[in-house]
Amino acid sequence: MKVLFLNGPNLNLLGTRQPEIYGDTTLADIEAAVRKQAEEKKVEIDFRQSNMEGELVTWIQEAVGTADAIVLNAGGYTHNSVAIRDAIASGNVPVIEIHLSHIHAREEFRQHSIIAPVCKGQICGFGLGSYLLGLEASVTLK
Ligand code: CA2
Repeated sequence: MKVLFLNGPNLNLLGTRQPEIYGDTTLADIEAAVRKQAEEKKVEIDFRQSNMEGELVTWIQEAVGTADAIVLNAGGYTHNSVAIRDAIASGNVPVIEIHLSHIHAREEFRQHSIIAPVCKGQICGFGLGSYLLGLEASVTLK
């Protein structure tokens, strides 16, 4: 089984700014924890980050036939990207939406996810745990 982890804009800054919201864990720390758990589950993972909407769209398109599931933290694009939503909807790869923070307990504009209706489900509010739960959910989908 292969799971593609995709991270959207600004997630490369994790651990360096706004620790009161996002904690002091870096994206590299998250990747290491996900890799460790994936190894135990014998799941192959690919872990990527991009600040560019089009690159995320391309990766979602390319996942068709190459990945069994996508765990997606679309960052700020969660709330406004019709292009990412269309890419998810046009493929047949199940997408699990994840967020570090509890988006429903934050500013009003973050409480709406434009991608949620085309995803299998949403996990939010558990920090690094959201990524591990995303992996768990992917395995459960199989
Ligand atoms: O909680 C999440 O995982 C988010 O997807 C994070 C996005 C935010 O726009 C979403 O509403 C919720 C922001 C990621 C930016 O991360 C930063 C980390 C450190 C410093 C600045 C930004």
